[in-house]
Amino acid sequence: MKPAPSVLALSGGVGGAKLALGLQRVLPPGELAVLVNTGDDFTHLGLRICPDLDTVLYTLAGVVHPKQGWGRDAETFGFMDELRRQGGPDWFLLGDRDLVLHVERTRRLAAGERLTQITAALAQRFGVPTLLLPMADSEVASLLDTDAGPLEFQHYFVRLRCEPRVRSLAFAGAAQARPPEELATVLRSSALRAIVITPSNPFLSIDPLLAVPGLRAALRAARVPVVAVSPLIGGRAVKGPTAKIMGELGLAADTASIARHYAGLIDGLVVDGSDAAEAHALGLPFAVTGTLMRNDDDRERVAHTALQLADRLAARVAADHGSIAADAARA
Ligand code: FO1
Repeated sequence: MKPAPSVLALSGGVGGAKLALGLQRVLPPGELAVLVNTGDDFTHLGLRICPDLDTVLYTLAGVVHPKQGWGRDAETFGFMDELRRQGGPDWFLLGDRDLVLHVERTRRLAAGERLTQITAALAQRFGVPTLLLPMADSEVASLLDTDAGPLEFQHYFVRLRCEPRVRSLAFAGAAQARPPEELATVLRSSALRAIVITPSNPFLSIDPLLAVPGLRAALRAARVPVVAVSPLIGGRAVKGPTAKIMGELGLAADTASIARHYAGLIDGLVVDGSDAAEAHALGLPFAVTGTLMRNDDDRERVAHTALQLADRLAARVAADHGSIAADAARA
């Protein structure tokens, strides 16, 4: 029998996938589940493309492009070259091997399969021992209101290289979305020990997940510690527009803003050594380690730190839930 996951990670693309790999490496096979953002998904050239799911899948399978952090290693671009020759839209790079996933996913969706089932089948083909779950089976689209007008996520992120100023974000379809039933099974399991929010962009990658009705409450109801790894290192994002967007939304790009953003959801925060002094003032349990993940040793170290912080908080979280339940019973 497959073991039940003991850890649930919440992830977007590149940064989140690195910690997911660290967690997969330090946990026994089958003990990790990753709930992945699908707000970045879009239909392009008639194909359903799920960049964050694919980034996590390729990373956990050990076939991700090592420099980019997304797409396949040892990739060829015959399709792209020909598309360009034919005058097709070439701003979104689709490698030949990567293309197969989009074609296959689109075919199976059209045949009526759920995205959760398709993702599990692909993960199995790649030999990935981790349970990969999309945040919902129905479509959700992250939309950005910017000074260049309203933009779908990939148009903002790839076509316009995150250059427009962001005024606000919305997640179309989120109100109608439901987390997959497979997630409820993970959250209800007595094997669950921790929920880890990876250092993905809180606004672009984690907020779409939390916008799915019932998800935030379901995470808390699991009665296990929820710990986040800060995406900032000394006020800067490792990759991507986290700090830029925080500035545009009127927030200071610092650890306090991250803690405030996740207030009510997290029990503890992992911060980089350069942010340790600031973390003391948060009034939130925290752990310190180097959070830049350049290699597998780094990924494992950050994974261990997050799990140790969660274990340290387990008794307190269980007691808090007990007293909330007692208060509710008395009321
Ligand atoms: N990112 C880019 O910067 N340029 C691309 O052309 C591009 C293509 C692409 C194709 C498939 C895929 O799974 C990911 C791809 N990405 C590309 C990455 C993607 O836009 C981002 O990683 C995420 O959506 C942000 O988390």
